[in-house]
Amino acid sequence: MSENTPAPESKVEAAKRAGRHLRGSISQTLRSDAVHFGSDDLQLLKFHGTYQQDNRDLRKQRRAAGQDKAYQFMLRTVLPAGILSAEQYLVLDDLADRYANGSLRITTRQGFQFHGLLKGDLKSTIANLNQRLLTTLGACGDVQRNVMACPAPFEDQAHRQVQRTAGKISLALRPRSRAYHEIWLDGEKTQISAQPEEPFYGETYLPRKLKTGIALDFDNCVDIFAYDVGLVAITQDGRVQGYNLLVGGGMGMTHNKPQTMARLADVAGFIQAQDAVEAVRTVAEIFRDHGNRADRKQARLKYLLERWGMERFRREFQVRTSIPLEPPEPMATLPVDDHLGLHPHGDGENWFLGVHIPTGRIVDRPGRAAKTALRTLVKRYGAGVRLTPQQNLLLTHLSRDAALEAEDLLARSGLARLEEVSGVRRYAMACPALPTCGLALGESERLLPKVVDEVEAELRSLGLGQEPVSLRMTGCPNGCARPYNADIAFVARSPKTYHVYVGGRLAGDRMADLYAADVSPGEFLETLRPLLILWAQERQADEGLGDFYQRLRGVATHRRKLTGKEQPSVDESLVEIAL
Ligand code: SRM
Ligand code: SF4
Repeated sequence: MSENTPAPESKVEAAKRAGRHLRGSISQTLRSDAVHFGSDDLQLLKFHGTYQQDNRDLRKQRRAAGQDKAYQFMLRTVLPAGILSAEQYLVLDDLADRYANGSLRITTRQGFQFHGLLKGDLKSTIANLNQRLLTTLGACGDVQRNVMACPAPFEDQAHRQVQRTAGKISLALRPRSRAYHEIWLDGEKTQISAQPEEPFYGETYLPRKLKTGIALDFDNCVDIFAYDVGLVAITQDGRVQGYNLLVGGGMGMTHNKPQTMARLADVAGFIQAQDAVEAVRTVAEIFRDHGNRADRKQARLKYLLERWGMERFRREFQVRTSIPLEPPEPMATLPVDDHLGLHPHGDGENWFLGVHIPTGRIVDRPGRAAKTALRTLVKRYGAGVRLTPQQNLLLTHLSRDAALEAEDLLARSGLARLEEVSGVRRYAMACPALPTCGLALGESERLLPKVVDEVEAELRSLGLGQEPVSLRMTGCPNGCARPYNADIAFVARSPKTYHVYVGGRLAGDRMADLYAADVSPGEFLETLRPLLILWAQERQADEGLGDFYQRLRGVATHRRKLTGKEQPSVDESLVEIAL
């Protein structure tokens, strides 16, 4: 192929093009006896919010018995800013028991996921959700994904505005195809219209997913640097003055493919508050028209940014819109509030309770009926429910007494009171990985509790039990629990080995370094122990783990520069400092 010949489009592009705006043969397969879908439909199904999976724990056994895989489905909701009503929560809770595996999974992007649905139950589940005005359309696929924003129900202009803006962006970039209604919501067939079905997305939608979040300059609970598009609300006296627009973040990478990478978003400029939706739409448009459609591993917006550089991106932005992109407002390190514990809304009446949900999994376990307790409370008090970007849940619109009672019942059901949750447990996150995720190389959600127990015990013995430490784990390098900007992260390389990263921080504005390669879970603590001990001994004031590590590294590098030696490995740095 000559240099000027465009590379052929990827198979997924072809599937989208042939899919007639997300229809494919989904309806036919739904009506048939088949227990799973064919390959092109699998791509289209994602846009409807569902993934075909199989129970990977059963693969070997079924293969040995000559059986097909145990096919099942994951279904994800769109919940801008993670906000839902009591009625909506109760329907999700009910559907989890009725059709899924009895659990509800809070995602790292403030959505809910069901796991273990059977093909024959997909339609009823989606229809039930839609009856409560919940949608799954656009939860996955090459479109704008769930738009994140601080979910805290504080009664001030800034919080209300970022939450409203998340809703508006979500609506503006929602797929318009009538296929969703035709396939899942019988009786809602819309008349043939002369309007194009997807005036914005066209036949092939975006080259890849697009993720947007909105932070506040006083609270980056959404982890804003990790996304394709970020808006940081610049506030004064609790009011939004406008937004710094960030572009080009993303966590996904592939082991041994150096041309793939995790990347933090860069600040493009400042926009006026009323231009937020138009700005995100413009970025989406640039991505739609210039993203790589030949190689999906190079398709995310961050790779376009790498190719173009920010100056060209800004020029293109200004060609497409009259919104002024002004120089960015200065931003100090953004604080992070996870909103756990008891807080007043600020309206003189209501309170909310932030509840720590380990790995975001709401489920009843023997002697710890957390799911039942949450349902009981939502029913009893009509509490609103909000999901945080750390996979936790806020029960809102409670009286103070009700909130205290709720805390009590939840503690008895295995959801610990905040004061009993250590600093490392509080901020720990894991992706689902095995047995549901088809891309998992190793365990994550099922391994995290043991690892947290170990690290927590070590930190307690060092007198650091309450220090906030972001510890994240993923079952592959795709980065679904945002590992690469955490204080500590474990990323699976194989069923038995993980890369260990250190040196990010809760603020999410710094990448972690690869600290140790191919470590088995049994050696995680041993690998980290020297650093943790040194942190306890040498930290300055309330210096966080990631900050301490970076200072250590900086000092060692500086010393090496003075002596003319190569940059040391992390282990050597530790030894040098310790000496
Ligand atoms: Fe993710 C793919 C789960 C947030 C990067 N992600 C998947 C799939 C659908 C696996 C698949 O493609 O077959 C996982 C389903 C597992 C399961 O059994 O449920 C999956 N991702 C999740 C969730 C549920 C993890 C969680 O612990 O909550 C999160 C759902 C969020 C939501 O409500 O929309 C989730 N995924 C993320 C994030 C974090 C974020 O966005 O805040 C990332 C990193 C940020 C980013 O996108 O760069 C992320 N997921 C990926 C990637 C890598 C994309 C890339 O650019 O290379 C994949 C693989 C892919 O798309 O090809 C992926
Ligand atoms: Fe699956 Fe990998 Fe995402 Fe974990 S990080 S859910 S293993 S794709």
